[in-house]
Amino acid sequence: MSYLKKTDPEIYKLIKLEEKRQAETLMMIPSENIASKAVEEAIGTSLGNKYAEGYPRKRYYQGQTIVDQVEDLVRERAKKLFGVPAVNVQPLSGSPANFAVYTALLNPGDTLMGLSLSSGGHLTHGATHTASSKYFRSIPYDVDKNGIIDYDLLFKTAKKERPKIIVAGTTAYARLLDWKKFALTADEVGAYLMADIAHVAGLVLADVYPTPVPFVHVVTTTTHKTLRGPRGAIIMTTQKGLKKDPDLAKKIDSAIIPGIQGGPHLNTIAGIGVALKEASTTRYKKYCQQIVKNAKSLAHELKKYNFDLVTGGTDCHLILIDLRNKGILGRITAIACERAGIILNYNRVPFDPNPSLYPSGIRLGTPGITSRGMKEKEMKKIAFWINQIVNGLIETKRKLKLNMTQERDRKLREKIIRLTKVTKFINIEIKKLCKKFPVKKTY
Ligand code: DSN
Repeated sequence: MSYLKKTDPEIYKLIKLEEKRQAETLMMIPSENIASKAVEEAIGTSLGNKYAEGYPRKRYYQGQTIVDQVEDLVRERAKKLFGVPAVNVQPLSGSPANFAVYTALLNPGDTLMGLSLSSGGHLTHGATHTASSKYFRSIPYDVDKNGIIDYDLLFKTAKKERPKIIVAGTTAYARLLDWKKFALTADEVGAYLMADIAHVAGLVLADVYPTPVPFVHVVTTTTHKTLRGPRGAIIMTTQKGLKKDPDLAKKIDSAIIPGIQGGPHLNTIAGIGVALKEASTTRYKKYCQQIVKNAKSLAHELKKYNFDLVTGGTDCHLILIDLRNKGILGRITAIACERAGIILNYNRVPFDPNPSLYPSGIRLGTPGITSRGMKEKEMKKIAFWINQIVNGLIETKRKLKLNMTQERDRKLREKIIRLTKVTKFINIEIKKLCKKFPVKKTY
């Protein structure tokens, strides 16, 4: 980055500081990951200078001979790896990808069914205040009292509401989705079935999470989570999708451009291609197997400390902890964990009595730390530290005689965190651990 350093020392310095922050902390937000150096290099190239509205051989500008080859190559890689007949690699990220599918298949006011936000669905799956509920009639489905998707209720609700599309996808759900049950419902009511596999796409490619491809009509995914590529997304049309509607892939292409986007980011598309190539290796498969092993091991250790895991554990890369039995909120826990060097996020849990800004849970995952080579031994340490942090917070709160509502007050919250000294000592340990597992950016 010698040019950047000379031209713009301010930006250069901030990038270096962020690199240092990532190197010295544990990346445990389940939707984050560390892309390889090869992916980074592809993103930072002159492919980003090219305008290429349209699709290969059907563009609106000249000078496309090379970028057409890039887009074709990446599409072919995605088709082969996921086993689908048609792919669009142009969505700028997951939210526009989902919105493009909706605009391709629905008219304003048509009914969409997605997992509710409070049950672990994504904002774009029909949540209030989003375009997915503003322009479409959103009827959510939910999890049952054990935190598992209530497939019977989904079936009954779909029969009654006759959705035009059912979205099968999650953002804070630790168990496998039963694609077959989703398909039974969608086929019964004649709805399109869209799988949003943003969180688990890498795991699907590595065969550690079942593929939705035979059961659904459309698949969307981001490319930067378990897949370890650049920030972007792809939309896939399956054989089943083409059987239901031979024009499906064409409709999706038109929904992207001219529907909701302009020129594609060819540099990102090239980065997606690199990530897909990396994801086709045995090494990557082993990496994904280790992500799941680590998450299961972490879940097992956390349970020993009486942490209440939503659904009782995990089948994938993420864990959702309900902290109500500990008498502490998710937000204060996430901030204290950050002080110690564990970066995770506060999250609502199913049937959460607390509001989104002060929810009862935290969400954490293992893709980022597995990318650094950490294994079960390190998961044991991390669970131990999380327990120490939570116990420290509880103890400080007890000494200050503060209740849950007072914990929401910014000043009091900061006081609790400041007086919980254990985070300082754990931070020293975490920095040592991070040195042992440097960010190498190999895949
Ligand atoms: N915001 C992402 C997540 O954290 O799961 C999904 O888009």
